[in-house]
Amino acid sequence: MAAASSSLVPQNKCFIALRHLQHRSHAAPIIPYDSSPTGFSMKTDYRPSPFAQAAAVRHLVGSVTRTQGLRFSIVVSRFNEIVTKQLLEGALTTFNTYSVQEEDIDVVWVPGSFEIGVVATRLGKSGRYHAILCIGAVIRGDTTHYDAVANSAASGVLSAGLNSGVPCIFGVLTCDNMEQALNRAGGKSGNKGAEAALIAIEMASLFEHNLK
Ligand code: INI
Repeated sequence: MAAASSSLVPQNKCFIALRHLQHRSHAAPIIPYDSSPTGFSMKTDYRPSPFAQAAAVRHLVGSVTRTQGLRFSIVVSRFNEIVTKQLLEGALTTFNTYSVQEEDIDVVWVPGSFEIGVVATRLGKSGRYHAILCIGAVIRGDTTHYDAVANSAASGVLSAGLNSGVPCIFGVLTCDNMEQALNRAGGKSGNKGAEAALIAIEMASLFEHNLK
């Protein structure tokens, strides 16, 4: 069985590369899809190479359309609430667009991004959710507090996923200033909360439908 990997690249394009082919002389086949909240479209012109078609391997990828019964919690920080409320709104819109039921979503508020990790760990270990979406906004100030909070938030969310075994998605903005943050929270750079929600759906589906 080959592992599939995904990475976020500019212009909201995600690519799922078939890692087992990457060592070969020709380029690994890449499945592009649009991770923007407005649409998820597998490119219709994608054709696996003859090798990939013939190989007796299974490719396991989460589906964003099989959302029935999937349960999510969203941990959201009140710090920089003007930003995090927008990220939350984007996330809820994505869940709605992909037919996640409102009663399958719990929103848990915490004081700041520093507190997200411990709460995500508790929620993950509760066994009630298929994925936890973590939302916050850390904005650089004059002190080194920014680095401490930003790094703690990232490692807290990572640890929560690893320790609970439930996908914990990092939807915490780390920005130089408020303008940059607002641009990424529904402004001209899109809504990172909406994008993170789509990743939460894909990961929840991957675990529930492919990795049990
Ligand atoms: N929390 C944030 O979510 N964003 C920030 O920008 C921020 N800054 O800059 O201080 C912040 N601080 C609070 C922190 O998350 C904790 O709530 C606090 O340190 C208590 O543990």
